[in-house]
Amino acid sequence: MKVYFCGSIRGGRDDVHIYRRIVQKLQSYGSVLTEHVGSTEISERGEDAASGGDRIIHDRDVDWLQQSDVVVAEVTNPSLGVGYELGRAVAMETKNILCLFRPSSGRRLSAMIRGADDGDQFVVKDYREEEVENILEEFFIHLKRT
Ligand code: 6IA
Repeated sequence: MKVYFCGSIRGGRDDVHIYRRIVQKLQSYGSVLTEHVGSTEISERGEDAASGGDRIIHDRDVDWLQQSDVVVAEVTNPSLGVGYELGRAVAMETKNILCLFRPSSGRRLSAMIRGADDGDQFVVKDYREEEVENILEEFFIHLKRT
């Protein structure tokens, strides 16, 4: 199984420790194409001189998104890139999408994400940090059954 994980980069890296935890858990279900999103070495600037710039990042990510079976996004910290990836994933129609949001942040999730929940292919789950592994476990058990 190929898993695409989305988390904020230039939108801010405050939650990187949670992204890392999610990526670690996701790796027990399949290959995580975007494991760098959980890397503490990537800063908010999200730059890499050797990589050839933003177009290459964009095109490679869209390609990975196309290849993936499942898309998991941590959406607590708002990120334009994550919102874009989710929109593209919905348009691809074949993806199972899980969005994870922590109400304890005091933020209110965008209506365009919360309102996209159809209880089937696009699911938004509120969670507390300590339960993140269990939430993922539940999601993947359900996936195997369907
Ligand atoms: O707008 P944001 O930067 O917060 O968007 C974050 C989302 O877009 C993540 O879920 C990533 O999949 C994708 N993304 C944004 N910037 C990069 C990036 N920058 N590399 C890979 N994916 C990205 C370069 C960092 C480094 C690996 C060279």
